[in-house]
Amino acid sequence: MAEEKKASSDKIKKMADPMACSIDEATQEMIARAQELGVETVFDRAAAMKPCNIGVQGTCCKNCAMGPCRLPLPKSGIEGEDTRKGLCGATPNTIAARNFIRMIAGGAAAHSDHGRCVAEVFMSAARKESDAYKIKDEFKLLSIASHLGVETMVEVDGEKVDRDMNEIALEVAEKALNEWGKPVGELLYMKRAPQPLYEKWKKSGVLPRNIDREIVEIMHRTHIGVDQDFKNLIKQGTRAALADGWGGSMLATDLQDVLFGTPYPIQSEANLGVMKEDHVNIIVHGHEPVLSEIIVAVAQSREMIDYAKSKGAKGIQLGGICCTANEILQRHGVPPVGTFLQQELAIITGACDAMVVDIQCIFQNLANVAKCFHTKLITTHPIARMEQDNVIHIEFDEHHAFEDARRIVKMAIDNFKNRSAEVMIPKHKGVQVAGFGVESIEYHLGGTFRGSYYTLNDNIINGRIRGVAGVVGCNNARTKHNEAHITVVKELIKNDVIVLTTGCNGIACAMEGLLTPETAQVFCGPGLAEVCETVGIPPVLHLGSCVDNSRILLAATEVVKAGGLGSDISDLPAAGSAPEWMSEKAISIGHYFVASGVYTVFGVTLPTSGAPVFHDYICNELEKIYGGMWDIEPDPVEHARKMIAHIDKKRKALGIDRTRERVLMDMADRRDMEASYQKA
Ligand code: XCC
Ligand code: SF4
Repeated sequence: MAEEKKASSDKIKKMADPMACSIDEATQEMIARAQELGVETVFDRAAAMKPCNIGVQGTCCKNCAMGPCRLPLPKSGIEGEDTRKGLCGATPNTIAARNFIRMIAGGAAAHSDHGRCVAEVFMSAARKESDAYKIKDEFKLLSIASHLGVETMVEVDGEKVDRDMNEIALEVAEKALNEWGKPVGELLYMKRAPQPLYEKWKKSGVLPRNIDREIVEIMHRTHIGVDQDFKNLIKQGTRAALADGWGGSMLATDLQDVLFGTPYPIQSEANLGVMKEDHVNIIVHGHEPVLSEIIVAVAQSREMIDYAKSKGAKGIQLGGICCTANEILQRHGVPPVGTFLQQELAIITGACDAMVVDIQCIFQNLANVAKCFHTKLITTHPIARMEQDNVIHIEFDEHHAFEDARRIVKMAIDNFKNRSAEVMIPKHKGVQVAGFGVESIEYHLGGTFRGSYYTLNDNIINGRIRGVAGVVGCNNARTKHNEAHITVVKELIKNDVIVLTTGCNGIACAMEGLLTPETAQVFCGPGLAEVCETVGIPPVLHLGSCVDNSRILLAATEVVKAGGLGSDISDLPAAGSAPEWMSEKAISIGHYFVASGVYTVFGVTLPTSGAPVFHDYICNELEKIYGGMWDIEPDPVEHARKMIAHIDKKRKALGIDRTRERVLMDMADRRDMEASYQKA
């Protein structure tokens, strides 16, 4: 008996194999380092604990206390009628659909509540209540004003003149905030979509009314005994997901651009190797750029740099993790130190003097790891605190933003001297160009027709670019860190598919050096390589954080508008992917892509496998309604091939499959010519 107990506790201590956990050397080295120091990480926990086999299938219901009712697929499969039921009679399809749309509610709430915070800060800026935030990008303000029904011109003495910028900002702030809870109407941004798509949504009755309402309604409908039709449930999921993509997320992106500047291409680096042993290292982690923007400003001030020097450091090195990283990367070139799965490792370097977190994707275990080192772990958001007693909470408020940021940066500097001798920073880092967006794609790919998407479309039509893929999303400790991200992206660009990336996929690509123009010659097919070389862009364009997936929606809309590739997003030779997803936000993003007409493939697993009818509905039937549909493919090469097959299907439907064949023949011809030339 005692022996048995010992055996099982040994089993709990099962440790990860660093080489099997990640394709990234810095990550492998740091996992090994953690084990050497006896510090447990997510990789060890993933080795020790298996995921629940029923939850994974999406068929565990705990929506009332008669359950949890667990309805796994029988091992032998289902023959004849599926008689599985919960106590209330809920079928596996109902349960999986309810769980699925609750994930959408979680994801849409996260993105949109982030957006709301930004809108509130924007309101204080418009009211001039804060010295820290000002309207930085007036051009962007004017461009979004029209979509929110805000006049940018006024009549004075019978003449149209420019309206006062402050007045415009105030009304934009009011109209934007209204989108979360207005009592009547529909979300104003929905009309930014191509007209046929808007009509599809209208016809199917999925136009969101306001952002909060769609999320609340999911919670209502999934309560015991309400909506018991998986088709009707997913319809509400669609409405909430659209309220995220074309609402909360898009507003977050737009208002952040107005406040902090629209990103333009900027050079930087990525991976743990950007940390510097002789500098004060401050890492910001989470999603909202509202605080981190000010931390960047303060950390770069003469006052703070001098203060750091007075404490024996050579300077201050800022770094980011997750999407806060992407936000300050795209606007200031601050390098990400890693993706979601590297957050504990950044502290384990022993050189992280402060880790400042805001909201989303933050491991609670950071506090346990920080305990083993000198790192100050600082929470800053009233809705995101930690229970461990070594965590410092400095609640951030836009009305005294500089004060808060100064306190945080000073605390990090003062902590520099407390490092123990055990600093180990891996050397590896990648160089990158990030900061692309709807505006800069237009500029770079505008060619001779600068200021339009015409040249991009032309290159798609003539087949140099086979298609466009959005590859986004998280890491997941159930798969090898970054392996699927990088394999999928490489397979796509090898086949002349240009990739738009956001989130942790963007950071992964940066770490692997895929975000430089030079990579085009190494990894791309001949057509895409030629385009990248001509215009000097990387084959993988980093568009920012996860709320910036809205930039992908708008870029796709611009492509439709430029003409020649059909009349709707669903006509485009395009596909979406999240190879290593894990968050509820990813499900919301995936679903708004699907509902916007995009074929979207997820890696790892989908929580629908235990409900085959529902699974089939979202993977096949939805295409008939929106033109887009879900798919699941854990094998990364097959994953990319499915996307390419869809792209080719769309090219064929557009009648542009032949032009592509000609382009390939041209390249083959050229090679033949070269070969015969060399022989001669
Ligand atoms: Fe989080 Fe946005 Fe996912 Fe990365 S990609 S793990 S959600 S940080 Ni958004
Ligand atoms: Fe079970 Fe129905 Fe309650 Fe869910 S709602 S736990 S299926 S009884």
